[in-house]
Amino acid sequence: MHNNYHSHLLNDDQITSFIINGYHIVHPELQTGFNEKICDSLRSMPENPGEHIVEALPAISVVLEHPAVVGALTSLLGSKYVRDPGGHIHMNPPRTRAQPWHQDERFGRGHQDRDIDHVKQLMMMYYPQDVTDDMGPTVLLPGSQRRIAAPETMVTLVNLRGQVFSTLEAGSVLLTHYDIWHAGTGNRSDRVRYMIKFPFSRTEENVEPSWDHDTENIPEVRMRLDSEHPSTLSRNEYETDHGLRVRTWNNMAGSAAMPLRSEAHLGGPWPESGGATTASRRRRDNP
Ligand SMILES: O=C(O)CCC(=O)C(=O)O
Repeated sequence: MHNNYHSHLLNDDQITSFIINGYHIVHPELQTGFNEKICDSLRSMPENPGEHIVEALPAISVVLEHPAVVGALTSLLGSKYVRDPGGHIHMNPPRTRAQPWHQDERFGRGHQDRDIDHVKQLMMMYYPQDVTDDMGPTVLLPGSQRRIAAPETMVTLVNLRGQVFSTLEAGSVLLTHYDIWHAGTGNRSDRVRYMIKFPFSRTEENVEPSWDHDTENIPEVRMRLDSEHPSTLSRNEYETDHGLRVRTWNNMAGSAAMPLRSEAHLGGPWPESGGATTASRRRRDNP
């Protein structure tokens, strides 16, 4: 399966969206009945196998090795990416309460030690059944991966402007920047929601983009990195976020790096009334 992932590499626009938002969704084409079989296997497991998911559920390799998944992981983490030890089957049964917002801990690293200007580690979340909004989807805060937050502060937060929910169809694979703020939400339905999570890492720096890059797209990439704000959090300290986004691109893009400073967001016309820039207003008109 690995050999045809090239046609599934992400493009510049998708990489830019990942840098801005901190997540990307893959819809791998899986055989009819595949997701149902995974759900049946999960239901019949006597206990959670912990990190030994692949041994307990060998069919999951079809997802891990699917060209669309390999193409996205290669694009985001480079061609020598690895699956890390760990991973977990998350069973969210009916009538659970929401988790607090959090950033996941990392093997042997403190919560301060995060990749605010790079994509070095990802979390993959595969949902084997449709997830409706009452079934306890995962909630994410786009753009939050560049913000280090103290766990004791995050537990006091509830609804955040710009949050998005993983209400996805069966078989969807959500790839998140490892440091994105997220939480499992309460399951108000009478159905169990399963999600299988695997961590992945970059093992080497890119000399050139590991995705389907075209230099001609750089101005459009730059315009988006300079102007899009997926959540109030990413707008806060705008100049900092802007610099970190460009540094993230540069850290991923190797030879396709761009100058750190752009004159475009420093000068130009005064903002129009209402405070919206041309770019952000265009985004709202064309969601
Ligand atoms: O179950 C979910 O949707 C998210 C679980 C999670 O984020 C966690 O346990 O760290």
